[in-house]
Amino acid sequence: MNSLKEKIIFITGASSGIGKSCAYVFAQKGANLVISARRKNLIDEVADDISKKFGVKIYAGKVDVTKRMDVIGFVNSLPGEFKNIDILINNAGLARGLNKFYEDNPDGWEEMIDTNVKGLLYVTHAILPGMIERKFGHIINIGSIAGHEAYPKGAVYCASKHAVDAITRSLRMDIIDKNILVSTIDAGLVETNFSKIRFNGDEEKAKNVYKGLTPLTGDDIANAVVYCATRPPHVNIAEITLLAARQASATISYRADD
Ligand code: 8X3
Repeated sequence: MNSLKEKIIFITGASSGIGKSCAYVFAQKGANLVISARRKNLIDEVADDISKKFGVKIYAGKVDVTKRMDVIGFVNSLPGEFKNIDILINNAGLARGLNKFYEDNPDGWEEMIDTNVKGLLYVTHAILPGMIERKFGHIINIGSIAGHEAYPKGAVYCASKHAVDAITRSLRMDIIDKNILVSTIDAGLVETNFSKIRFNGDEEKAKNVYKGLTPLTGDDIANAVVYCATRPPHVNIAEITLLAARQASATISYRADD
């Protein structure tokens, strides 16, 4: 099995949700971390807490993945002991709105495409040359069930996650001779602040998404990411799809009051 001890893991969007869970679970396994998010105070808090609890090496930075020059600047300025990234977890992503396409706000489209697609591309493109040089690496993308299915009112979010799926598969072909693995972890209903962000802070609407069933947690996803990252060297997990136990698809769930 590949051990995580002394490995350097770079996690984007690590100040909350699945990214934060990944940071804790990987640190618990002895990995050293580079974590980034847009909010400096939050990412610093996560870093301090992890460093106290697990004593691993951790470097935190403010990075907006939608800004290509920010991403490049951050990666180029990593201190020497954090430069050789072994595993990249492309987690930063969001949904904005759940509306019929013709009633939807294009500002949200820009945000989703810039973060979920272009952000993932910028970060991957900045990290890959080092992995290629060292002939070692693993890129793990946090996709979604929305990368496999399109659902009503989700045209642009679903398109962005279909793009993540296509990028994952195409990239795997491009680097097949480089000893670098590419995987995607695609989840359904995970209760984080995802829905609160999607509904612009509307707590009631956000809660309703998970009503009548037990959703997945950030830790459930982080554990799948760890599984993926710790297989024997001859194994590549191309894709893991996780659904809540009462979820059959993006649109079909069995709820307590059904
Ligand atoms: C999140 C899952 O079903 O809301 O990516 O699109 S879903």
